[in-house]
Amino acid sequence: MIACFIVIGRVMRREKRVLPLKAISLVLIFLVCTFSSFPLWRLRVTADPRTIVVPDDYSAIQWAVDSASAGDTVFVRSGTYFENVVVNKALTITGENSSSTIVDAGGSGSVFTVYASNVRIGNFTIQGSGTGYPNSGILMVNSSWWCVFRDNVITHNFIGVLLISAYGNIVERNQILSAQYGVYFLNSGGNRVLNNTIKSSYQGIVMFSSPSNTIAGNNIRNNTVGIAISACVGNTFYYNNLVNLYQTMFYSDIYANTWDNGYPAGGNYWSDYRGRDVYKGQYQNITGSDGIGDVPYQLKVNNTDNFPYMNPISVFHDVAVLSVVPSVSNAYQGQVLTISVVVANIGNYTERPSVSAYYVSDSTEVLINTASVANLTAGAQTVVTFEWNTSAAAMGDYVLRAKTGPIEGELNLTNNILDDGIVTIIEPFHDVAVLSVVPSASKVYQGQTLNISVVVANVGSYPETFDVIVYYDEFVIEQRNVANLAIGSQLTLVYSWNTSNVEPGRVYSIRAEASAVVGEVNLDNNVLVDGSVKVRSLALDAIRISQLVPSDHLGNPASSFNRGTIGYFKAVVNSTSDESEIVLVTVNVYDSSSVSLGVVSFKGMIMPGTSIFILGIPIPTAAHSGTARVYANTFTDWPFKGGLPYGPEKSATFQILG
Ligand SMILES: [Ca+2]
Ligand SMILES: [Ca+2]
Ligand SMILES: [Ca+2]
Repeated sequence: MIACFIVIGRVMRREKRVLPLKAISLVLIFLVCTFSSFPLWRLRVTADPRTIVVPDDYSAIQWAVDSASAGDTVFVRSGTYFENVVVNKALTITGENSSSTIVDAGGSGSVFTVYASNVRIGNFTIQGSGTGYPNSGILMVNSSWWCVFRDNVITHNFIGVLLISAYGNIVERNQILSAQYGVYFLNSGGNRVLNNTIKSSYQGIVMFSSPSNTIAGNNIRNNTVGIAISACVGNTFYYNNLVNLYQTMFYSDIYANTWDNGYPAGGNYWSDYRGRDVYKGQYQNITGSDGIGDVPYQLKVNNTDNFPYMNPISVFHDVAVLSVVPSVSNAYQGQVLTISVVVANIGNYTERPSVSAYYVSDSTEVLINTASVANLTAGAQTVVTFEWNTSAAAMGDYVLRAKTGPIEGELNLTNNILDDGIVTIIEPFHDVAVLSVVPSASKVYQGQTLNISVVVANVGSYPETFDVIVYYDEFVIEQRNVANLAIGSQLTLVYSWNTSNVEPGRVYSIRAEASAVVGEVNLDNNVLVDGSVKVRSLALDAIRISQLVPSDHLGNPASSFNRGTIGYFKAVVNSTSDESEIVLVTVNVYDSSSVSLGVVSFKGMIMPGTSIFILGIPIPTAAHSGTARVYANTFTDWPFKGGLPYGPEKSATFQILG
């Protein structure tokens, strides 16, 4: 078989590699600039916040709002203010008392219209909007984000609170009364309506094209329609009490919303639910009542309260331990373990529960540590980690226990404690092991040197010093000492195997052995046979240069090259090996004064038979003219990497002209 390769010297290839690197650098620099400029932009907003008092500083709320800057507070004393207040910057607007600080739109327009993010309005009676859409107690428009409306009495408006394209806002602890529509969502997502009373309206909550809102802990009572929904998906409703003429109204029925918070947290109270409560559990199939109806409350296709409450819900504090997981299940006495406790807030208030971890044996509970969780929001969970130093624990099995709460007002305490995860404490012990033995090649010629990587580990509970011997069959390659290997750590040892004196024509298995340390019982893992190496005799002349001639780039013989051109050399390699071999072909060129003009090479797989290489080297303009010489040879690899020549060197002469 004849194969042909053309290789031009390295000089020609270098340019191409640089370009992709430059391109990558440019992209990185661009990204860094983009991110670093972001915080700078946000920092510019702040100024010293002020508090403006109405009517002391301004007699009208609107005038106070107009004179305020973002971040300021407007405090409004008790009184009745007939105004339509427009808020277009991030302000906190607070009434002195929600029943005596009254803002009245006088039957025209909206009471508060919010065009900005981070606005807070609280402690007001908000009343008297105009009739007809969109006149509201609080009207949010134009992508308002992160506003909070809390502790207001919002009454006698056409719409209580109207959210249009508003996101991430909170409507909490308000009395929303006597409206055509209590809380009205249009194209608004990710908002939370929590713990409000919404009653005596035509429709309590109305949602159009609004996804991912959370409606929890509200009393929705005495409305003609409790909740009306059209084309809304992914909203969550739980812990609401619904007592209405029509509980829900769906203008479309293909969209899925969630109507409970799982078990045992439960769903909502529906005054028209007619199920019984004689079973309990996730599947409501265990005898015993649990306050949750035994059959789901079906609202519509894709809309089911799986865990309806039997009685009105008034308390929504509930934290729970979900899991207790140790970092290891077998530990020696004195080992330090990490214990991960997952705590969840399945209530509807932000809580700050404490969490404690214990180990328990024979009903004796020993505290490991106590931690507290800051601001665990409704529906959130977090992982609390504890470190357990087992020095004081006797040998044996322990159950891990975690407790959280109880928090104020919490009724469901059964989920506040969880026994989960078992740890066995065992006596400290000695154990070293060989984890892997990897030779750098599976096939070498006699005389080649290869590396053998051995990974050893200390899997016991004391620091250890020991020897590691590597063998090929029954012969020792090398013995090395490992001193003070730390508990639980690994070490990679690299052995060098010179095969000059190894009998060729055989396959040797490679084995590593760690010497037993004092007191070690488990010796099975001290020995590892992993990998084999075939040592072959290097048949001289098996792969040799049979012909070397100066040529043109097509391989036609040439006797001379001009300075400043490329000289080509045709090397014919003949392989009589019976298999393909990795071969390095080198060509060195010297001018008439024995100055090196360079080396060009090819390294790759060569098939049995004849292969032709045409290798080019630039003839520098500074080369000496006259009779020059070229040398070529074949190697197993570069000599500096332990390579050996396959055959004798070949040479030829040519003329350098000019
Ligand atoms: Ca039940
Ligand atoms: Ca609980
Ligand atoms: Ca061992």
